[in-house]
Amino acid sequence: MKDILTAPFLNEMMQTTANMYRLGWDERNGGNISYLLEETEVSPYLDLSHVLRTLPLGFHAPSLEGRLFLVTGTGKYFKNVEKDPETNLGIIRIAKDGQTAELLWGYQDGGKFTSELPAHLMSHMARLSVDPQHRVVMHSHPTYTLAMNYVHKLNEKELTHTLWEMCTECIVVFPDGVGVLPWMLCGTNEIGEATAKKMKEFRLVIWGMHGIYGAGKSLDETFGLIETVEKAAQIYMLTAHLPRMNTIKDEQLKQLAEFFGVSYRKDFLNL
Ligand code: 2HA
Ligand code: ZN
Repeated sequence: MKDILTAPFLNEMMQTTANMYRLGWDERNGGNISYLLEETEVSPYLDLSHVLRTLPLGFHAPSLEGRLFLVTGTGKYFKNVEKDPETNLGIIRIAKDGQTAELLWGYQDGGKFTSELPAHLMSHMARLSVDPQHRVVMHSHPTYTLAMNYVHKLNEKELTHTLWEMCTECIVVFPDGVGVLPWMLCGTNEIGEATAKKMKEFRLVIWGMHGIYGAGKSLDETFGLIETVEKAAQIYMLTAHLPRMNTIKDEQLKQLAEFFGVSYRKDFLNL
C-alpha cells in the first residue's frame, strides 16, 4: 500500500481547505467539503475491505450505494486540516443499505462527518443526475457574499444579475446563475432537500444569511465558482454605497455569453 498522505486527492483537499481558511471564508468550524472518489484512485492507498466503524447517515441515499467520499469532519476547523488530515477528514463509503456510512480512514479521534452531510449527499445525487462528471460539493461562508445577503434582495434573478454586472467574466463562469434559499435551519434534512432541488438547476446556491454551496467536477472548479461569486460580491460591497457611474449593460452580458458560447439564463437579463 502506498502512503495515503501522498495521495493527490488528499493533498488537493488539504491545500483547498488551507486556502479557504486563509481567505477568511471558513472561520472556526465553518464550511465543509465532500469529494466523490473513484475506487481506482483510492485502492492503491487503502484496503477497501477494512471498515473501521459504521456511522448512520440519518437519511436514505440509495443511488450512492458503494460510492466513496472524502469528507470534512463535524466540528473540525479548516485551519487544522493541513497539519492533521487524519483527524479532520474521513473517507466513507455508502453501505449497501443506502443509510449507513462505512468509515475507511480518518476521523481518528472518534469523530464523524460534517453535520451538513445530508445537504452534501443529496446535492451529489442531484448533480450526478444532470452531470455524470460531477464530483465535488463545497460549502463556505465567504465574507462579501455573506455581507451582500444583508443589503441586496435575495432572489435568484436580481442577485445573479447584480453579480454578473460586477465583473465581465461572471456570466461566462456561472452562466447558469446563482440559486437562492431563504434563511433555513442548517444541519437538517429539510435544508438538504431544498439545496438538492436547487442543485438540479444551479451549481451555486446561496443559503440566505449563512453562506454558499458550490458543486463541480473538481475541487479547483468548485472553488473557482465560489471565488468568482465572492469577487463580484466584493466589488458590489465596495461600490454599493457610491453613486453608480457605469455598468455592464444587459446587451453586453448577452454578447459575452454568445461570444464564449455558454448557455445562460436568458430570463435573468432584462432584454
Ligand atoms: O460545518 O458551516 O453550515 C459548519 C457549517 C454549518
Ligand atoms: Zn455553514
